[in-house]
Amino acid sequence: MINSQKVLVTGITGQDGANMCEYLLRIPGYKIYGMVRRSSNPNFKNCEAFINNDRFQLVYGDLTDSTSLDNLVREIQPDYFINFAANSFVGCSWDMPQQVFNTNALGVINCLEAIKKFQPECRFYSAGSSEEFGDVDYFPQDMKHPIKPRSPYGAAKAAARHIVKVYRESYEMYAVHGILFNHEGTKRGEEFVTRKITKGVARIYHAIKNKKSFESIKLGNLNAKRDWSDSEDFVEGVWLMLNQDKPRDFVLASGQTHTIADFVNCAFAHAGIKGEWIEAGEDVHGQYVPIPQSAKFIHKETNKPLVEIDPKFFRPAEVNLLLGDPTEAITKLGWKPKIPFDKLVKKMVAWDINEAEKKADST
Ligand code: F7E
Repeated sequence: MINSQKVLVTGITGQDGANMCEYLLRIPGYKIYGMVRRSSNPNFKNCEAFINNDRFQLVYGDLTDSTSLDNLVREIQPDYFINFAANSFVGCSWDMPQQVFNTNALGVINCLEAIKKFQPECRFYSAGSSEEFGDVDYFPQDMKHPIKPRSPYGAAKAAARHIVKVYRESYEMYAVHGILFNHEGTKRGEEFVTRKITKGVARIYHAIKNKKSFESIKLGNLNAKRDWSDSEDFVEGVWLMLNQDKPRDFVLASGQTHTIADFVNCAFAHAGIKGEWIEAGEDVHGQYVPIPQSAKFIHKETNKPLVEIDPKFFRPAEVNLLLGDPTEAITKLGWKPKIPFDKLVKKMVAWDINEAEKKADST
């Protein structure tokens, strides 16, 4: 093997950890150690493409168990430690704020301590989030934007960002905290709004095709705006961040923003299902009129609701507008996102329609 560097990746059963492993295994030479938390009912669906690869090894550990991280770093002696393990669902962070803080903030200290003690040359990536910007002051948001989180999740990620900086400056560690705006794909968890929509569209597509009745998709705030990209583009940006002369934090984003309602429109259009908003305001002279709670997205042919609002999906506090500025990542890292919004939605819808078809065939 010409290059036998070792990379420890956490969170490999999730979207980003799995995409990171796939990306790294396409580069010759690296040995990947993928960390998972032991569970009595493990789900390795996102790992199918690499779990049996000779250059991949599954290891057990937990961000909240510093002994497990110490042992892994001491034994593996990784050259890179990429931390994608987290409780990543903002919506549930109000229900379990301590667990979110323990994992997403204190867990990062455990990683940094393990590196400091047992392999200080190891380069560390901490998965930061646009949720740290929260109640935004301006757009597009860049690294200079103040930290103003609106959720326990955002507050925990902000704490992680500060501690990464502290370790970097105190111990001269190569430790970076990427500010990643929303990123999606076919490995996305079903509780996140994009996947919830594309899975719902696929379910409705098959119901219409088979002339069966269907339930509408129930969503919360349709007016929130998000800057969505493809997770597969982002893992490349993460790897570039880890391979600079000097450690530095960067924003990864598409530089475009869309409402949740836009995502709904785009997803149904890609499935060939014609829908329209009723009881929603008109977009007059380019002014966005927020969609009221009474609005419905109905099927034009049958007038049946495709999407309805259920207040149980509203959050105690919302981040209304996220729009990132990826200029520095593009100019300084040479990073280039390949998959724009429309292509991303199309890919997710096509995937979920196909998955639903396979499921129907097997029953
Ligand atoms: O919500 C609204 C919801 O849960 C997006 C994570 O990867 O990105 C993600 O966090 C928006 C919010 O993602 C539903 O209120 C409406 O405004 O898909 P989401 P998120 O909270 O933006 C950041 C960058 C991360 O770091 C996170 O780890 O959609 N929304 N209706 C809904 N959201 C959900 N989940 N479900 C709904 O029914």
